[in-house]
Order: sequence, then C-alpha cells, then structure tokens
Amino acid sequence: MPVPKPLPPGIRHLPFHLDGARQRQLVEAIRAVVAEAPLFTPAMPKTGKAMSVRMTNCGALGWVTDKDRGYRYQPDHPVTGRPWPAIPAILADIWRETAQYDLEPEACLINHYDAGARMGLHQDRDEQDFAAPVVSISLGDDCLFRVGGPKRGDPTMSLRLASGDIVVIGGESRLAFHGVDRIYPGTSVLLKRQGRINLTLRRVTRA
Ligand code: MD3
Ligand code: FE
Repeated sequence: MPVPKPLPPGIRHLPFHLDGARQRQLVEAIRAVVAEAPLFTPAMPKTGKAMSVRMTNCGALGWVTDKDRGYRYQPDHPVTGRPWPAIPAILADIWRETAQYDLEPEACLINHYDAGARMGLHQDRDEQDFAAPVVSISLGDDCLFRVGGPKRGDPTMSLRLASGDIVVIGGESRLAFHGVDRIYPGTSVLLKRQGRINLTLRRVTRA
C-alpha cells in the first residue's frame, strides 16, 4: 500500500469536509455575492499582465491587484467602487468549525478558475496578521495544488483537491510558497459551467 506523504507542519487537509448539500448551499451564497460584486480580472503589479484567475471578495476587506498599485486589501470593489458584500453566515460557520482561531474572518477572496487557469507559486504576505490561519474551500472541478516551504527554492509536494475539501494553513506553513498547477476539467458537476472556485477566509488586520 502506498503511504501518503505527511503534509508540511501547520497544514491540515480535510477531504470532503462539506457534503453535497452544503456545497450547493455555498454555491448559492457565492452566486449572490458575485451578483453584487462581479468577478474582475486582476493584473500583476508593474507588468500589468492579466492573471488567468478571475476574482472577487466578500467581507470588510478584499484582496485586489493592479498594474499601478499592486497587491493590497481594500474595502471596496475596484470596478464598481462599492463596498464588498458581507461574508455569508454559511462561510463564517465554516471558519468557526475549522480555523481554531478566536476572531471572525475579515476577508474572503473568491478565485474562479476556468479549465486553463492556474496560479503561479507565491506567498500570501499582504496580511498584517500571520498568526491567524487561512481557511481554503474548494468547489467544482478538482485541481492540483502545490505547496513548498518559506523559501522559493524549497522542495514542494502536490495535493489533488476536490470539491468540498478544506485546507487550513497556519503556523509554520503560513508563509509557505504555494500555487495551483492545473484544473482537471469535468471532474465535478457542482457548477453549471466547468471550472473551479476557491474561497480563502482570512484575518487581515492585527488583533
Ligand atoms: C499555503 N489560492 O488565493 S488556496 C490565494 O486554490 C491562493 O485558489 C489558491 O493561493 C487557490 O492566495 C490556494 C490554499 C492556500 C491558501 C493560502 C496559503 C494555501 C496556502 C497560504 C500559505 C500557504
Ligand atoms: Fe495564495
């Protein structure tokens, strides 16, 4: 029998934490958010190169990036100028179940991957509070997720994430390099169109 590699310290993978009914409820909640705060195409700092993932947010603060101002959190949508919608109760519940952290989430980044989208290896370091974990929820098609260590050249391991899976990233791995190498199109029927949605719940400000 193959023996699975242990995940890096501080990372917990909860396969199929959300059953089908809860995944469908979550998709409905996300549809309502996207109706108020449409997906936008983020651009890389300096080069302005478009990312292949489309994004939006809910919560008091949302993560955005563009050519001129780079990566940051802000309280309003970069296209509509409106405040981000509130974090739906179903998402705050998942944070309370999984984060093992006293404070409520302040931000939820919604990443939408179509069949060809990917996310290069990067660190999440735009938050002021690295003591809080990041809670990641996968919906729709499977993906191949990669995670390494705190230095870009550190060895990496890959993990296939499926719809309903949750990954909690904290402790020693909070500043680990990570990315999404590929989507496996057509591996889920949850979404009307193929593709994958990832939700990341976070604290941004220091307690
Ligand atoms: C490991 N999102 O939004 S979520 C991101 O699937 C992001 O959309 C990916 O990376 C996605 O920044 C991965 C899992 C994740 C999130 C944050 C991490 C893994 C992490 C922070 C540190 C280490
Ligand atoms: Fe990230």
